[in-house]
Amino acid sequence: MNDELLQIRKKLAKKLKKDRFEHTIGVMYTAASLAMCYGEDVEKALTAGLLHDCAKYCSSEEQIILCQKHGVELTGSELEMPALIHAKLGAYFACHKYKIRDQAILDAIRYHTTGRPEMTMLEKIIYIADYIEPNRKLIPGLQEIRSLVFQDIDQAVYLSARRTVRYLKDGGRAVDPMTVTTCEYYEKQIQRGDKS
Ligand code: DGI
Ligand code: FE
Ligand code: FE
Repeated sequence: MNDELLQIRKKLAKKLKKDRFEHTIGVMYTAASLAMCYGEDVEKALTAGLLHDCAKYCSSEEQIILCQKHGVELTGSELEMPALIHAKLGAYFACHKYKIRDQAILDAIRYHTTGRPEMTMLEKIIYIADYIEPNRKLIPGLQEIRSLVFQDIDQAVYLSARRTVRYLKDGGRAVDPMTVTTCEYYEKQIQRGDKS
């Protein structure tokens, strides 16, 4: 790992709770493995993985205040579901506190929670690495996604998005429109793949 990443890692070790930091390191190395598999830039994957949850040390209230302070615009849905905000604020922190200026990395952080249609390979890698990293609790279907992702990342993105939507609905929680759009987009993508 280069010096810049080591410095960021040290800062995050102090800021994040132990479990969150362990998760972060899991995402970082899982993202690196996926980058190797799919010919993506390994260093970008490490950087985005390391920083994806960097805003999580703040409470929801603090996150909202910081977004207002720094002009990070929030949608009505994000204000209703503050668990989503750390992705946008994380991209802002990555840029302004950790001096990451590569837009591709910032977008991978920005979209790691909801995904979005037409994700770049780096965005898909971070989205999925967050879901499958080794410290994640073994929920039904996770093993399948963990092995599938090294064969077909779009299908793995679809299955993860579908599980997220189901899990939220089963828990009676609101689902962000972007989460739904991501799920629908990747469902169509894999249907298209099946026909060709
Ligand atoms: O930050 P992590 O815990 O590693 O994982 P994450 O960024 O994927 O998700 C953070 C939380 O946000 C998690 O509890 C699930 C929740 N979440 C994801 N998509 C949605 C959502 N919550 C709501 N209400 N709606 C969503 O669409
Ligand atoms: Fe997150
Ligand atoms: Fe995460």
